[in-house]
Amino acid sequence: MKILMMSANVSSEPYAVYPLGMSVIAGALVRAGHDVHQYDFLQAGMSLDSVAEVVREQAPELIGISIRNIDSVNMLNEKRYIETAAQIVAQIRELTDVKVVIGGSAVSIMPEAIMDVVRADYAIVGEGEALIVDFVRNAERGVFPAASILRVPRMLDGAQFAAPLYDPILMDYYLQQGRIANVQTKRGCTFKCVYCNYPVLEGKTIRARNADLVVDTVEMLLERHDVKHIFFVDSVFNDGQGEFLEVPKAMKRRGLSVPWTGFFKPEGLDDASVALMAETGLAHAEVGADAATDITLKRLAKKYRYRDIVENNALLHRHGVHAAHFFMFGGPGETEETVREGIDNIRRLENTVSFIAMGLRIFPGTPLAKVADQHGLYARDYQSLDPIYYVAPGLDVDWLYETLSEGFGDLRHCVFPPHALDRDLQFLYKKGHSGFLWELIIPGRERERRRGRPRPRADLRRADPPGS
Ligand code: B12
Repeated sequence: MKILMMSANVSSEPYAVYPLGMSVIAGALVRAGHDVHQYDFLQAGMSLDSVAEVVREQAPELIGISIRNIDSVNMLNEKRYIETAAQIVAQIRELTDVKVVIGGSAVSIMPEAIMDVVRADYAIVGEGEALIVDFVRNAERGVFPAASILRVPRMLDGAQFAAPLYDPILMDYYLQQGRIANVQTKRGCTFKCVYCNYPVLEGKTIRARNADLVVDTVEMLLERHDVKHIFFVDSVFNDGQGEFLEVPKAMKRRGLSVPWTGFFKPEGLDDASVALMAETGLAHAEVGADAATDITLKRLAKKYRYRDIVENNALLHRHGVHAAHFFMFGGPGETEETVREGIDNIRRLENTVSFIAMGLRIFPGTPLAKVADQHGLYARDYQSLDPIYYVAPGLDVDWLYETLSEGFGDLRHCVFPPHALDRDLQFLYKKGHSGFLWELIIPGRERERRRGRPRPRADLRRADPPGS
């Protein structure tokens, strides 16, 4: 069947990311013998005319649309993305009546609400590669499901994950912003952090791709595309089962070292594991520390405590791995006292950059949705496209904003609001800098740079606070 796959993502924050989900689906369909063209709305200049053009040119028999983001998940810089997907579908409807199937993380989180707005024929909820192949096989025989929202019946195992079919033209476009390519090594999350929807999205058990196949993908990206950095996009790279070491071990066996990063939790690492990862190129770690006091960490259902965050940071630094920490204020158990303690703690964290957000986006199916309901906080449906942010009862939102602004305003490496650097980063990418540029504001990096390897020089300023 002739299939047009489209990515509807228009976000460039903190930078534009290659549409990996679309390419995984495209890979599965091509391997099943279909003729697939990949189109990306952002790369095509976000023009509805270009949507019309590609639909006319390709004359597809089926259209799949990947919808990644619902919104920006940042109460201080709200951006909504579903309307764009709705416009794309409306444009398609003017030209053809072939079936339109949507999927992607946004769709998996809020299928009903998104279907109401986007008005596709079908939505696939969850990892879509196996289900879409079945869907197309039936569609070829003119058989279509009765229900419009289709849920993946069971999680795939690692061997069933489709390898992405990276499109060279799209890859060229995304590499212009940082020369970063994305690769998934495993799916699933065994943690129970109250606010997080990763277990809802990817299931609660770790399912890993064969490490050698992952490394094949990395090598292919390095050989065929001018990729300089790899982002392993797993929910939490250092899963609790030690599965994460398989990929660096396979890289080491093959003598491969390439700068890479991933999302880390600040526990479960030791000198041996960090040394192995650093040897294979772990150069940056994005650490989801999440809260900055023992009280608030416990209320987020974290197993680690603030001391572990400090020790983990020192461990990464010892091995030359640059770390960025991500914190959220306003979650369950947050009080004026924990806010002040958290600010002091973060200010004292050395050799790192901290990104600080406030308010926790309430996603359906998460424990936080239950907590908010128990407190009778928001008489609202969390399946709504209007984002709802949890701020602990008793904490004044304006006070929190002012206190965080004052608490971090004098420190360049403590970034509040969290998007304050985005414009500068995008500017530097446009100028040809690559990699994870938050490293430029790690205290002491300037000295290191003057002593050692040449690095891009940049004057990273703070962006204006919202409303100013
Ligand atoms: C890694 C990651 C990042 C990295 C990306 C690094 C990189 N270079 O790629 C960084 C840190 C940059 C990032 C940033 C952001 N992210 Co992010 N990120 C993720 C994460 C952990 C993995 C994404 C990924 O690549 N997965 C692997 C691919 C293969 O999976 P997939 O796209 O879901 O595709 C599968 C299915 O969805 C489905 N599918 C996909 N498309 C289609 C299409 C069809 C037709 C079908 C049938 C099926 C289908 O099948 C695929 C294969 O199984 C997810 C959470 C998660 N666990 O999914 C959040 C997530 C995608 N991010 C999210 C958000 C909001 C953001 C930001 C807006 C946040 C911000 N303010 O900075 C930005 C936007 C970035 C951008 N430009 O778009 C949200 C999106 C949903 C929402 N809540 O709106 C998620 C789900 C997290 C969450 N808390 O909800 N992110």
